[in-house]
Amino acid sequence: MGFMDDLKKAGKDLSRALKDIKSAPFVKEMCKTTANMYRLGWDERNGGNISYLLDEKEVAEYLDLSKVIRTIPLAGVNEAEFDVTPLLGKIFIVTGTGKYFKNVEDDPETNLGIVRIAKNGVELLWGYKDGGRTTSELPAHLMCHMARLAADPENRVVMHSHPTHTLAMNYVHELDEKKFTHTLWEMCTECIAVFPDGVGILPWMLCGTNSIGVATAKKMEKFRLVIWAMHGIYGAGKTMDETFGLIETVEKAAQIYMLTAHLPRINTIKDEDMVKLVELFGLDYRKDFLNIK
Ligand code: 2HA
Ligand code: ZN
Repeated sequence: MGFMDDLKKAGKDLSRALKDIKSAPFVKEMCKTTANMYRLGWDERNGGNISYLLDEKEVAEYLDLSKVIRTIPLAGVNEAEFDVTPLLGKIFIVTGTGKYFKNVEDDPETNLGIVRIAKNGVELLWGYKDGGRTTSELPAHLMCHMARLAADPENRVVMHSHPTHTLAMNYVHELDEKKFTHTLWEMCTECIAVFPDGVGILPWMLCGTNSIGVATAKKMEKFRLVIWAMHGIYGAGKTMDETFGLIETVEKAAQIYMLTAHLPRINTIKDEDMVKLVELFGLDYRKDFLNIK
């Protein structure tokens, strides 16, 4: 190769210089969100997990996508039942198994991983520095991503958490989707506008398994929020803010319920009033979750 070729090659390499991954907006969002959730008391110890579908072009500004650190098998799934084909090649940033939300902000490279979905597991492109792996709930997350992407091609975030009042409400309120959603809608005026599609509910099931993933994804065909009875909640949305906001709004409503459930109810938001609100915003909502003929 001549001198000019060398120069051209050097220029090309230089133009491909990678940016610092810790400054990437998606890493910062994961740090901020996990820290928020921890401080709200929703994600004690290793509770909770987040997966966030990334734009390949954006990730390529920070990582060499041809460099795979190692391949991580998908734990707890029956491959015959779990077809990951629609997500092959997609890149996600995911919280690590056994990792604490409390610690993500101080050490994202140990507590988070960026992975690409492959046939035999996930390819680690960055993170899990201590040899760690993706959250044990990754199969449930991936199944939810597939279900939500089918409903809304712009869906990118799946979030699982153990919000305190939502959980408390599970013990004292009937776990019926219509009744539970209706009670939440009654607790703050804007609830019906934030989650007009309502809240899906699964009975207590063993977490980390294929079957809870399949059941959650099935609910996610219709709902962006799914309660795992006496465990926590799943939320899905286009952005981190939207998804966090959904869970935050349910949790606020559940808090008001828990503050008032043992007291005589004197006032309430009427179903007719809820209809006025959704009509004002022009929203589609679960009419069958209201008691209006
Ligand atoms: O990752 O919350 O459901 C810890 C959990 C499991
Ligand atoms: Zn959990």
